[in-house]
Amino acid sequence: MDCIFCKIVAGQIPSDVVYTDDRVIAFRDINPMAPVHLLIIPREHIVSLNDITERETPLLGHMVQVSKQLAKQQGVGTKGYRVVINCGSQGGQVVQHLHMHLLGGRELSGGLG
Ligand code: DGP
Repeated sequence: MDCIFCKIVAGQIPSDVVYTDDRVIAFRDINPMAPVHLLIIPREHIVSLNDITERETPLLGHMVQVSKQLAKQQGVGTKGYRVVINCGSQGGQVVQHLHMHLLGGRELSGGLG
């Protein structure tokens, strides 16, 4: 499969991995928008939020739990952080493998773009 994030999951493309378990991995974004900018992704290839059904809802919940845990581990849990999922072209999704951005470590604007 020609998916860059699947290749990261498979270890075929190097990345700065900060967390792994049997369902998800998390690594540093190649183009960080904040001092802490992680991507939390499912190991399974799911294109976008539009592909989340009841079956995948527990996985999404797990991604939220991992983001919270990583925010704490990265030292931004108390000061605050932002979790974002871009979906589709107008939603700003570039990589067609579901991912959650975790941003923190600076004052993030109140605007949502
Ligand atoms: P989005 O616009 O939501 O699809 O964000 C995709 C993010 O993925 C973007 O912030 C840059 C990041 N990214 C793209 N390719 C790579 C890569 O090969 N390695 C890493 N670490 N991040 C990548």
